[in-house]
Amino acid sequence: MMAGLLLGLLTAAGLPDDAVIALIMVDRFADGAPNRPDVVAPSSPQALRLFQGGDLPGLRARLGYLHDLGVTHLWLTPLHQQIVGPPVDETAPYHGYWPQTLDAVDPHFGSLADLQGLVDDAAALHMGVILDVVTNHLGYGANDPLHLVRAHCGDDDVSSCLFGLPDLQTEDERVRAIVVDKTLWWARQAPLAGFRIDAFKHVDRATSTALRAAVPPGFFTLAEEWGASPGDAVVDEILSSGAADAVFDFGFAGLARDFVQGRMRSAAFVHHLVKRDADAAPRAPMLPFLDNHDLATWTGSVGAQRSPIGAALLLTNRGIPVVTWGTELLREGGATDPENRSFMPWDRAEQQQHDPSSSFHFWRRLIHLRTSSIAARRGTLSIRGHDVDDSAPHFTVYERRHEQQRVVTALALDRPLHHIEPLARAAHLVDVIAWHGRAQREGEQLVIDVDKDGAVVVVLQDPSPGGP
Ligand SMILES: [Ca+2]
Repeated sequence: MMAGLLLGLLTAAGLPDDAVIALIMVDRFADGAPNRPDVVAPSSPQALRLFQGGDLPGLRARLGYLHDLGVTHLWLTPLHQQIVGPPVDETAPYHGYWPQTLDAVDPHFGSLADLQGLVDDAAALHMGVILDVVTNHLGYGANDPLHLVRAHCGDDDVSSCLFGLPDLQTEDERVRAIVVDKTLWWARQAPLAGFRIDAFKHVDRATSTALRAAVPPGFFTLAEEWGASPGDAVVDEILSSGAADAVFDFGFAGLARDFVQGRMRSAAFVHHLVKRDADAAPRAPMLPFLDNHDLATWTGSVGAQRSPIGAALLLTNRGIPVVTWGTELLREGGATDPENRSFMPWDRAEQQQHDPSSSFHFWRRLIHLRTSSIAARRGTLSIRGHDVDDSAPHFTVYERRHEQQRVVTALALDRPLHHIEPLARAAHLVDVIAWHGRAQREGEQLVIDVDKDGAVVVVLQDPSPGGP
């Protein structure tokens, strides 16, 4: 009861424990209304920095794919009406982060009715829509009839002009009230699940707190506090002050990348994994991810063979996992934007959906495990094995246990792994989810074999105490 009350207080707005969020960059996901004049085909040489035609009708038509994948929430990049005119440095505001008007839908993405229809259709599939909102700045050269922008850029996080963008002077109470009201406009138009607050570090805290205090019941706000990790003082401060309901976990992204790229010894990895688990629980609602639209793509960084290892890590650790569009289809992207914002590779979707050994199916099965298993998402963590020498990382095996259920995750890099777990006589092997590997029962042992650059997740059910 105490734990429930505590969680209830800290996530008063109702961020669900079993959520799995998909980051969707609207312009780069699905084109449902082709032939707009300033849209270029994703295949054209100039396309990386221009609108490629993804929109709300396209996303709406692909909701079935996302529902089948198993995600529970969609985080959409901002839909604010963007600045118009010649692209800045030959870049158009396809990403949505250069607002002209805070409370209007940019026609590139569709209409307000399209957004309302999308939210309705998603709700019918039990999916929530989280909208990215810009409360820190306007786009380059934006008209500012209400004088919301500061006249002089400062030199601290809040008052500086991020990337030279006109900075909203939200520490001024008049400006704050207008920005909060225009942001809430989105929540008034459609029953959204929450907001993702862009550039959180650069917005004065009182504005984020005022926004969160004014959102509808059940609505949550997610803080993009760049670089934050569980255990950081700033995370505690954000959560305890009521400035947001959860914080993106940049530390997890770095940890996963260092291990899977082979740059961190297994012993160090295990140490950090255990520490993170303690720091993330039970107090700090964190949002772990492998990559996002501001970082190098996961698959581009670790390679297609190792990419699904990230799914095993992301979906069997604490926090609300966030998967970037197309990672499940091994979208390569690139090291920086705009290369990392490549279009969803739909040409691979059908083939992978029909191939039980595909990356798509590995992700899909793990996401469904995640949403159905308390053990997978927040069972007690114990390390079952890892390299002990100082050579390149080779393997890590860990288990999460909740009541009678055990979820064992075995990861192998560079060389194959042969791992044996003792099993109770009456234990039941519930499921084996494998990317290049296998597991089977042999008497009172569970034998896990992981191929080089593979991952195997095994679900076990121990007998009930006093049971047969
Ligand atoms: Ca600012």
